[in-house]
Amino acid sequence: MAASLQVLHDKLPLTDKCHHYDDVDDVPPHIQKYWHQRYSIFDYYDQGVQLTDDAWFGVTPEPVANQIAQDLCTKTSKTTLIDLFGGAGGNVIAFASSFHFTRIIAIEKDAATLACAQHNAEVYGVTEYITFVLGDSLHYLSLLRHNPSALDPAIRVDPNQTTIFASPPWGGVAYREHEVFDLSTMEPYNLEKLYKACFPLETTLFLPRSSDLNQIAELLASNEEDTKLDVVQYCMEGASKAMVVYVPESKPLHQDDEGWSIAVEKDYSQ
Ligand code: MGP
Repeated sequence: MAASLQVLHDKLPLTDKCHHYDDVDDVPPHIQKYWHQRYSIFDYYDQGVQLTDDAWFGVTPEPVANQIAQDLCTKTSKTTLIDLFGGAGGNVIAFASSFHFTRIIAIEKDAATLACAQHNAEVYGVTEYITFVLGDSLHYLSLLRHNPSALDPAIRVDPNQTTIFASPPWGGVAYREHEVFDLSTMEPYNLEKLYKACFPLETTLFLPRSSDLNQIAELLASNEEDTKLDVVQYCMEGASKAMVVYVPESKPLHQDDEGWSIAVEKDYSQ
């Protein structure tokens, strides 16, 4: 099982799925809109930033990624950050550039996308601060919870010192068609599944701008009635790009040979 989480000690090779487009005529039509915004997505685009065609849709624009990193650094006292859906590196580069965290782990299950992330981190000069992992982040969280000794020591972390950042796939761009986006329909991981996987760790969720706030509030309230959480719309040129939910840690964690758990009435640690 642990073999499916590969800690990278070297750069993965860029593949024919990784591109740096200089000319709009080379860009597939469905991503040309994003290519035109390339400098707001990556300020250093011309330094050779690489993306897979799928990554263009989900990458966080650099000013937004930097602002989120700044906001999280202000809020958290944790020293380890885990980016569950590293993608092409937009967020993790911003977290590394903040120099706030002593450990940063970026997990991504698509090798070509992860190769882009490593490459882009090199473009931004922050590779050495990030441990890149090829694999499934929910599998990682499950091992961290139930069998941490099965993890490569390079990615074994103290949950008490760890904050999670999750910018998951949203299941396409259908969210744009809904005034309020139903987070139970998010694919492949809906809000509840994600929340349960991360619980009780401090977690930052990067969600569609029109996400249903009631669903978020209900899920949180199902655990701790008095929990307050910050929800922020991150905008560029007056338009929101995403809604970010800062979920506080639930309770002090108890760690033993069996992994870690917390004492709450509703424990998601199955
Ligand atoms: P968008 O809605 O495609 O762009 O994505 P825009 O320009 O706001 O759309 P329009 O309505 O003006 O035409 C907005 C932002 O959402 C992107 O910059 C990404 O940061 C983020 N994003 C989009 N998708 C589809 C995903 C996704 O699947 N996952 C994550 N994590 N972020 C996404």
